[in-house]
Amino acid sequence: METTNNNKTVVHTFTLEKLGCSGCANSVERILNKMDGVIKATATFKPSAATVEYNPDIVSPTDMRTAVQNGGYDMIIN
Ligand SMILES: [Cu+2]
Repeated sequence: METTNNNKTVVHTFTLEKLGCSGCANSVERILNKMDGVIKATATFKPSAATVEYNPDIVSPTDMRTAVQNGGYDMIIN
């Protein structure tokens, strides 16, 4: 098990793509919230966006994008 004493977190809002309804937003939220390093993620359909609080020492936006893409959606890193 990896431990860290670093409490540094970042909050960023990412644009989401390929969402068809609010259920898709819930799916993206679940995908992100189960990732190591993600403290809290909330996603909405309109606008299609995810606000994520995360520890950048553990997880990167690229990791999140890959996970979201594996779920059939897409996330823009901006
Ligand atoms: Cu949907």
